[in-house]
Amino acid sequence: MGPDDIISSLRNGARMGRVFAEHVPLHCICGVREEERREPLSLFADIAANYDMAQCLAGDRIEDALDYSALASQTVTFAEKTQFRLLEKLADALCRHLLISFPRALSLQIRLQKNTAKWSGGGTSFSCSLTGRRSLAILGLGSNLGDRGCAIEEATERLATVPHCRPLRRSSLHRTAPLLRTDQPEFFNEALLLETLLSPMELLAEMQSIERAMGRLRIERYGPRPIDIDLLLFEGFVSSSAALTVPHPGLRLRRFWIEELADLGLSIVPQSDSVLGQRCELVGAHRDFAGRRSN
Ligand code: A4P
Ligand code: MG
Repeated sequence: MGPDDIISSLRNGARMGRVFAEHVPLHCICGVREEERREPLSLFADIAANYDMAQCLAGDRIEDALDYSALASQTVTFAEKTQFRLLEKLADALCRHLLISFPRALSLQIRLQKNTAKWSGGGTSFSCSLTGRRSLAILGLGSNLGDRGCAIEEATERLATVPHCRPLRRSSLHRTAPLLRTDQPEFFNEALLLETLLSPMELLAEMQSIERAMGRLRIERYGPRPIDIDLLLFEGFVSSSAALTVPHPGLRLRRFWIEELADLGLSIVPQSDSVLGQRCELVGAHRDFAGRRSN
């Protein structure tokens, strides 16, 4: 089972389908030429939205579906308030806006077409296409300095306020013996499942900024810390760079992560015997976020 199979197993039972809103007429300022910036331009948008149709197929109600006419009208009202130079920027802003407004949409593909006949004289049109998606990510939180339980709570609360991040589910809290550097206090560890519109690098930057805000000093690698936030898995993403290695190299090696992922409904196979023999004590019950995933 590959890393993406692990995380996509959370979407088990989904009946993925796609709805389209095509040839949606837009009027907005968009362009770099002087004449394009004087008055609104005529554009057309084609939007394809992927979503899980299981719920609407079980019944036959618009409330359970992704409403394509609402998709079109939101696109029109959002676009007319914008003033971008690049078509790409307009497509990106639209994509983020629609993913926020339509929580059912797992990914969106937007194509914008600009009609320049007015000043080019010919029938040339220009277009740009862009895809945006909502991804699942699993974060590993750890603390072994100060009030460890409070630190895990605070980090979770701060993550919930990061724009374009929505925590969905928390694992139990585990007390774990220190690994890698054993001459340090016992850890509290917890895993968090979240949904995000951010890229993996953008998410890592947010995680590190929370660590800094909570007093994390990087004095020695693997040393004691008030808070540590690791990116364990990110949907559709694999990387082995030093700046970001995903899946986290310790994922299949640390027993507490395997257990925390099991709390989140994910099963992974340990890679070696090194997970055995670690002390791993459960100090909390499985906790879900209230108000999660309304779609
Ligand atoms: N980096 C690369 N990949 C990632 C990733 N997937 N998530 C880079 C987060 N960061 C990643 O991280 C060092 C560098 O790794 C960063 O610049 C980042 O760009 P760091 O947080 O500054 O240092 P660290 O935490 O000391 O190192 P690392 O490699 O994250 O170690 P771990 O895995 O966090 O180990 N024992 C118990 N029981 N529980 C623990 O949670 N944690 C550690 C630290 C040691 N022993 C432990 C625990
Ligand atoms: Mg770390």
